[in-house]
Amino acid sequence: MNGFFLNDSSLEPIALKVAAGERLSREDGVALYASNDLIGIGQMADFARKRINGERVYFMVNRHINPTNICRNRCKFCAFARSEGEDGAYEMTLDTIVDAAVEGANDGAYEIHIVSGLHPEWSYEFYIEMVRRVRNAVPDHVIVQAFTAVEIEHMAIIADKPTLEVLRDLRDAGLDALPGGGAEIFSDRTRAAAWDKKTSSDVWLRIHAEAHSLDIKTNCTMLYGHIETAEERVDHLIRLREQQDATGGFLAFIPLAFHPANTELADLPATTGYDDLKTLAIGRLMLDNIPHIKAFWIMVGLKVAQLSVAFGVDDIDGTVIEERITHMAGASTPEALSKQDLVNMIVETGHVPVERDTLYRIVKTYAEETSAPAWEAGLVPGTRTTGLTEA
Ligand code: V47
Repeated sequence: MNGFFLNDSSLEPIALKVAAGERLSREDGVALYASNDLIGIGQMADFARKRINGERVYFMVNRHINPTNICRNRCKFCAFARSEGEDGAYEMTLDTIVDAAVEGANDGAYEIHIVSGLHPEWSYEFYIEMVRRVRNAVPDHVIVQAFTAVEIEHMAIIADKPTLEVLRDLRDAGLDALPGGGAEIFSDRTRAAAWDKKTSSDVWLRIHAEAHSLDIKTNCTMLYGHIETAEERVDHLIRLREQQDATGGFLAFIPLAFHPANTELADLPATTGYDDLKTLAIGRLMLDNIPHIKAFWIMVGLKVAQLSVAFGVDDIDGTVIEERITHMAGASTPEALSKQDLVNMIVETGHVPVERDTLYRIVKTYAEETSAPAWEAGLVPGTRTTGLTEA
């Protein structure tokens, strides 16, 4: 007896491990993907979520800025990238980027999230100056979360410097955290087929390890629903888990649902709500050392994001304001949500909405909670203590 109501009895051994707080194996991950007992998997993920995050569901007020879509890598899954001079190519000036950041901060953002294409002409100094100017233009409490590991590698190439030095320069200019993009699926097979020019898995993981060594916290992602297999998804999760065991700086895992429209993989179907929920739940179950599982509502849609709170998710991201990468690939979600929309979505699920900053420090709690979550008490490896206080 493990306390879960399972329709698929083959999941019993996994349920026993989950109930005991034991780590799941690769075989367990593959068995979870092979099972159609979504509700059973969801119950186990909900149990794991509660153990780590109590009653809280996080959201944030943030502002996304995508400074250019001009990119020297043309990955097959990407509808955002353009070549220089191509129809639809754009690049922002530093002034425009800073204005957007200031506008975000004035609207109450606690995070400026900057992700871009790999512009072949932008200099190393331009990137450093971007961070310095944004940092100086926004109040101290606003976190600058900028550049995927792919962009860090690009900067290292143009500056002819090691990536560790690039991260140090960016940190000195005011970079606080790295977003989790660019990981895709850590498989040589998928990489060769769909993003052959992009940062390799080893380099992506090494850059995150280097960031962690400099106390720059990062997120991690997995792009799913394209040409990968369930086994490749599980291997990806295990590599993230191993990295977290070694360096401990991942704050959140965000599965990114592939959007096929306007990409070279446009003949593939979009992900289903069933797969989205299962992938979020399996993420929670496998990644026992990463404190937060985020459903990026822009990608999974508002309804699945809300439901995911019963399937292991404790974070539904933020107000966002202007998102281009997923919308250019056919996302039908709004481009922004208000703070009240996010609070309402969470309240309806019976959880406690908590507005946070990038580092999961509390900005404001919107309901009474009966106990603090385990990660805040330092019981979950790889986590940090809070700095801000509840308003
Ligand atoms: O790196 C690109 C992915 C990422 C498509 O760290 C696509 O808090 C789906 O990483 N369909 C950018 N995905 C977004 C990202 C992110 C988003 C929200 C929060 C955080 C965080 C990070 O989106 C890219 C790539 O992996 N992507 N094209 C597509 N067609």
